[in-house]
Amino acid sequence: MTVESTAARKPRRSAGSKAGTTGTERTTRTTARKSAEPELVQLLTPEGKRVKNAKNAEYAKYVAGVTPEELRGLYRDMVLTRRFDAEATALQRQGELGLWASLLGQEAAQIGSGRALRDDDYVFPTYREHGVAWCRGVDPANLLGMFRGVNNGGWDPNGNNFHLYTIVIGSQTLHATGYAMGVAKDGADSAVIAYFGDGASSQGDVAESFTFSAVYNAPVVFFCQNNQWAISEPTEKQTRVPLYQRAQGYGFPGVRVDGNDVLACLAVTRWALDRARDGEGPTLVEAYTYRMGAHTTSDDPTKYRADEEREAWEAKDPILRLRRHLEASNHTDEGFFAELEAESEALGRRVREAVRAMPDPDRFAIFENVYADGHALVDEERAQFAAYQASFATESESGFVAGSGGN
Ligand SMILES: Cc1ncc(C[n+]2csc(CCOP(=O)(O)OP(=O)(O)O)c2C)c(N)n1
Ligand SMILES: [Mg+2]
Repeated sequence: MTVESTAARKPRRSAGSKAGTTGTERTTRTTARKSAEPELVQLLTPEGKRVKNAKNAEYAKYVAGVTPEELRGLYRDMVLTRRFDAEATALQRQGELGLWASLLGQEAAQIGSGRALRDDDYVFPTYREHGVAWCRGVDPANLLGMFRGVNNGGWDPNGNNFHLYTIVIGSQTLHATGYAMGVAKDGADSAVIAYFGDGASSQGDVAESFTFSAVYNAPVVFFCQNNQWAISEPTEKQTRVPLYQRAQGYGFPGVRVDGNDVLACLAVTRWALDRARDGEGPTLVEAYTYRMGAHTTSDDPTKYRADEEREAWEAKDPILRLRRHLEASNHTDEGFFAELEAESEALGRRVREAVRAMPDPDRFAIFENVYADGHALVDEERAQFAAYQASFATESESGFVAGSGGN
């Protein structure tokens, strides 16, 4: 394009802006939109009060029978998950893990949805679903092994019906859809749930899985944790409409739930799973939440978002709101919290010791299981790596000790 033709073009208006708006006005409008309270299903306010209204009634009935013991269980799950997550962040900072993707702030979305599942349901997670992994009974130490780089996944997916973590954004929604189509063909009444993020919603894979699951009426729940950010991209750069509304265009229901309200997440996910089991096909659940920490330990969010935003979300903390509810309902005493504190510390210690004791894998193991029958390119890469390793052996003769392969 020439300079002349660029100059001749009429200036483009950005989406949603009016002719004549200045850049400053646009920024203000965007901020206003972000801070407006969205319409969502909420059963517990940030102050821990039960919300009872006609709008929520359809979902509230799914937790009508929840007992004090179950509420304490949800609280325990969230506290232990947060403790384990903090330990993992610390271990990365100590050089014991290569990377960690914290779930801080998303405990309610994950524990609420995770506890809605039956054992025979199947989960397809991203890389941040440590709370769901906890609900499925995956040993937290195994999760850390993957982030330490000493295993190629860490667990047998069929052992807990919890698929391996998936880093390729959005691809697991297709895996989940295919799996759900298989479940339907088998005539089973189990359901499938696919976790993904607000950023992933822009991926073609997610659009394709919506199309396929709808036309094949697959028993799958799409559980989108809208944590407001895809690394440094805010959600408003991913979509013009609230994400849950996208489902309508594919012909299935979408609902936005308060992702910091564990009770609402439990209720809405139970509802969506029931639809899947009853042959009503897919549902999109958008859990409206917030990533309190960095994207991963390699990220510095102070570079792209304001402290005030995080502070506003701190007031909606998922653990604090359930604690307030438990205390106000006299469902707990000091002993409960003290015991949980001790259990949290024991969990932190256990995973710390387990990680430090993990043996380094055989250096050549990474070349195994790439192809069932081997491949010339893999053979070539293995030979190159062997030569590289041998170069260290020579140096060790002059006093240099080859790296152990650990972090
Ligand atoms: C196909 C693909 N593209 C890009 C990336 C790099 N990437 C890793 S995480 C991420 C952002 C994902 O954001 P979101 O879906 O909102 O999930 P969140 O990390 O917030 O949980 C991107 C772009 C990737 N892993 N895979
Ligand atoms: Mg996100």
